[in-house]
Amino acid sequence: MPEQLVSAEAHGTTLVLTLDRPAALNALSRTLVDHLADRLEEAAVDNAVRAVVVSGSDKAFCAGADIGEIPGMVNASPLDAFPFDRLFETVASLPVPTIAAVRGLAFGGGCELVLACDTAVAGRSARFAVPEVKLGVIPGAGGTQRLVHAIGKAKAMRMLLTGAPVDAEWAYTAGLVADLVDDGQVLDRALELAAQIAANAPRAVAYAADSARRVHDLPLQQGLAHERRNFLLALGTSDAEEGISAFTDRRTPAFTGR
Ligand code: CO8
Repeated sequence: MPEQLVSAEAHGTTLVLTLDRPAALNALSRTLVDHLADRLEEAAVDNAVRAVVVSGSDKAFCAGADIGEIPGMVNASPLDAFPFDRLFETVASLPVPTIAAVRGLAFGGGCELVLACDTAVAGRSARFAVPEVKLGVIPGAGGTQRLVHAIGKAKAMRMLLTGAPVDAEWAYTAGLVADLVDDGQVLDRALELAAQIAANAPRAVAYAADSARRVHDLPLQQGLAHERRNFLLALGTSDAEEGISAFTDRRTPAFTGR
């Protein structure tokens, strides 16, 4: 059995995927990328999973692409599928919400992985960087696009063009992460958010995430039309009937996912 570089642990309805390549600060080797994509694809078809938390070690969430493997990408044409594509497309389109739980460094592809998740919790030790220009390359897993979307052009350009790391406080203030807590509370906070999500109607959560994820793909009018479509689909579910009845009856709703 080959060594697994990603461990998977269920916490109730939340699946915690932990990058486990400590000797290289969880750098994204081809093997680690495949393992993480495999675990995410399994989660995507597992009805018991209502949210996924992606985590690393206390020293490193992820140090980015495995630098030793980057030169091997040189012969690929711009249209070739990079090994990273399956991972990042799977994260960004997972049917359930994804939460990055970041302690230590999240550099390069590690920062891009945070950006591909739906939301993120950072510990006070977290540091974020897109240092690719220091290596003579640029982010290639969505970093230039998602970073601008996440924190705005001026702050994104500061990170992208200097390659300099930012600390957790800066990242929180900029909006790169949603929560900032002590390192020892990062996983608990991520699990708490996941539990809050899991208490809601599953299909409504999926429709809300799908609508919000489209914000940068679609012009406003099309985005609003997509939201309206998803609103009507959510309204047609048994869970919408249950949620509205439960509110009227002043009781906790019993959602079934239908
Ligand atoms: N790749 C491979 N190995 C790494 C990486 C990495 N990204 N980062 C760290 N390591 C290894 C080190 O080589 C070292 O190994 P060893 O002990 O065998 O020498 C071990 O991890 C520990 O690292 P350090 O001793 O350097 O630890 P420090 O705490 O002193 O420094 C740093 C930590 C500052 C993070 C430093 O390791 C560093 O600068 N690492 C590189 C970070 C970086 O540049 N990341 C961006 C990579 S490029 C990228 O992610 C592009 C993604 C887009 C791909 C798109 C494809 C389509």
